[in-house]
Amino acid sequence: TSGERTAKAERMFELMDGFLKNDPLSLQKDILDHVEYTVARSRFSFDDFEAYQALSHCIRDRLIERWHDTQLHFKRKDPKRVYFLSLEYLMGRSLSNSIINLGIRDQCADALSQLGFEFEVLAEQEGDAALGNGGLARLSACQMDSLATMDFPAWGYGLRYQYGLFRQVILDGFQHEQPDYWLNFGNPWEIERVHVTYPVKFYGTVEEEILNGEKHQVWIPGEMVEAVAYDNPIPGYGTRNTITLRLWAAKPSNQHDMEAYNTGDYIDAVVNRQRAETISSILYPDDRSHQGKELRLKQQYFFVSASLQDIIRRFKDVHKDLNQFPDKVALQLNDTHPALAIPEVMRVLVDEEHLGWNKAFDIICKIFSFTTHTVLAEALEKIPVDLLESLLPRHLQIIYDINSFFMEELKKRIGLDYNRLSRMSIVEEGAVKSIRMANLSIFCSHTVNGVSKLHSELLQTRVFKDFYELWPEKFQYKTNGVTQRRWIVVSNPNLCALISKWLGTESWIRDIDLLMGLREYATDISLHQEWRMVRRVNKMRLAEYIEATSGLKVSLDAMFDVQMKRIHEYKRQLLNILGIIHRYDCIKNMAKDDRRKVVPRVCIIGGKAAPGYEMAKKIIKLCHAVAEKINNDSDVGDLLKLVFIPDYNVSVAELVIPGADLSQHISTAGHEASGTGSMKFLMNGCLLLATADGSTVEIIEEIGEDNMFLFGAKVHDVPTLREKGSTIKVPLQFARVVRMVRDGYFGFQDYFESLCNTVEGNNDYYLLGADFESYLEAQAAADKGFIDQEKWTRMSILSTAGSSRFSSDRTIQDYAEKTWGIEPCRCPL
Ligand code: NBY
Repeated sequence: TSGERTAKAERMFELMDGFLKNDPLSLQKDILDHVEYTVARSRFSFDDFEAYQALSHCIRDRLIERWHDTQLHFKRKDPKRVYFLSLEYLMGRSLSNSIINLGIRDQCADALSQLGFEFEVLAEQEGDAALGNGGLARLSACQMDSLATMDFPAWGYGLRYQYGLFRQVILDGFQHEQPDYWLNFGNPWEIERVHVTYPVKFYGTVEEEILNGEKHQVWIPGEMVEAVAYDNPIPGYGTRNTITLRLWAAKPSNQHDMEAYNTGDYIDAVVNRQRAETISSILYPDDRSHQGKELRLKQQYFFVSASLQDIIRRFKDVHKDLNQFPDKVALQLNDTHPALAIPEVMRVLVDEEHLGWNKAFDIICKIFSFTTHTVLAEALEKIPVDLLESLLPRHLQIIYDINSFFMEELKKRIGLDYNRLSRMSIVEEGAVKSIRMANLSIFCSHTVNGVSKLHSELLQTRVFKDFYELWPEKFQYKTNGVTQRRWIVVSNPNLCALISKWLGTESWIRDIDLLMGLREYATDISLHQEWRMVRRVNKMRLAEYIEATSGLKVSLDAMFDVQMKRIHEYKRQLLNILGIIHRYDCIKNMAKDDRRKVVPRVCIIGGKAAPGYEMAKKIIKLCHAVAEKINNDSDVGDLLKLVFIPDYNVSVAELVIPGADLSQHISTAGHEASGTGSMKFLMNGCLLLATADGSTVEIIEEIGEDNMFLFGAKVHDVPTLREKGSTIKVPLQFARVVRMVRDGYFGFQDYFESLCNTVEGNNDYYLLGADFESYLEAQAAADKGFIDQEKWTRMSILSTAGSSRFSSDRTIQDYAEKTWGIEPCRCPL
């Protein structure tokens, strides 16, 4: 009765202390409680790791409060929501980020220091959450931060891989992969939802059923696993809003193999059930593609099915009429990896909700938007029909139905142009009949986004030309961005304080356009001094890290020149290494007196190669072989050092980026869809040495060519240069450095042969030879610039000041307005 209910509510309020308090004393008390009751150590004796655990739980409690309030607020307001579907997220560490977004950094540091701990030391205890490969996955993480900060009603969905991206270990200069046991020491940043589970089904057959006199297709699945939700709260900055990243783990279901129990042996049946967990056990470490793997397809469907059951349940909690689904739900496909969501929603609407096919398809076209992250037609995902037919027979039927409808529509528009029809078809005929996931995604989405202006032009004129000509209105682009909360506030606290001091406000942390205000002080001598001081301290931190990990001592007066990203032929780490060999060769051949004029450099390279990518692995080995030679040459000394930083990940990036003077983004024009590393370096006042590729084109628009070192062929030159092939005039220096590698100057002659072959004559697909001269000129310009410290500092300030357009806040604002049609929903304080 209502009387009882009020009494109960009153009692609850009496018992509640109010919200957790954030003064240092309350924090201390909570930390010690967690030491005792969560970590189960004595409060009189616990180490740094245990202190990290206790502090994390204390922060987790605070996140949970805000998160409950946010979810309740969203439920009450019932706004249109966006669901971000991605198979990859590179979250990195959470402690510092959470504390800063909660606005309690100083209080925590105080509380800890009185207990005899140092905040920075505890933060270092945390391992990275590396549930992704590279740019695409870190972009998802940055966008979650912006969605939360800007109060959007958003949910992220993903997979909770037991093993994230492999650890890179270097032995004798070769990359070895080791498993990433990131969950072994517990994960305080997730909340296991044992009651939020859904069955996910696979295999089986499709049968026809008559229902109310009408024929229906029904899927009779053969296997079932359970998806369990793990919620990761994502706190916004300067707001109470805390949104959810929900990751699914696979667990055996009570009815896994629907027959085994009747027929088989008990032990086998149980062991078999355990295999269900393999679905979410491991992240595929290839950032190009892995086509035709059954486990990968299972992962994709497992993810899609669980997420959609959850999304539809949440909708149906409040609404009865599925026709309203598009008014309340936007589904964002992060590349084609989650594109099975399209046939899955169709299946639910048609087979389970019994909507008419046309009505269902109409809904589909209103809810999906698709972002692609690649430039290359070859990299587009294809699923072999055989595989799909055995794993998801009903989905294959639905895709065929969609394709028939698509082909009919197309014929109305373009007639019987069979070449074009077959290029555009969702089904690819050929040796291996397969489904083109991009074609499916484009046809069924209301909007197709590229990730930079140049990328979008290439999509429209090359990759998806056929589609663009018919549906130009579908095509948009949202230039990528990165979050200044992680990439300045968390990772570069000194620069953060300096910016706030000069702008007279911290508001730029939420309102990035204010950063442009720094332009006004670009020539101010006292800012210059403070700016250089901050940069020097960051370089010191980086130098200590280099010494600790590689034993190499580097000079702080040298230019720190960094290239850190996944290793790929198109990203041209090899061009960088050949340039370093050239620099070395010049120093060796110089008169002793001339060496004094050389600008000292510390060249830093880092990044992982996909385990099966042979050339990328050879590039890593070459880097080590060259480093071995240079670093031990007494003629060279501090003039040139080469360091490979192993196991590049988000935390390493947080340390390296603030300490870099120069960073390289040197892909062959037309190959990097956007690039986001460059934006992080830019924000931190590092100068760029780059080709006019991906988002760099827009960076040039923003800061001007004069404030960076631009080189190389332009997109439109590339096809002509490729046609010219071996008739291009390649500079002598290029032939010389390749020859040095070929002739075994750095050892491992046989091993490097095939690598050398890739850049000679007609084989030089990525145009290293053609771009070499212009690359060396840009490097010389950088040397010259570095000597003029005043000019360099001005360029550095203007880089930071010009980075505001590359905040993920701007990207998300654009998506919200132009693609998803959602509005902020701010939880009251
Ligand atoms: O996405 C990257 C692009 O190369 C980069 O230019 C862009 O800035 C970034 C964000 O838009 N792409 C990328 O990181 N791709 C992958 O990591 C990836 C992962 C898995 C698969 C393919 C690509 N796969 O086939 O599963």
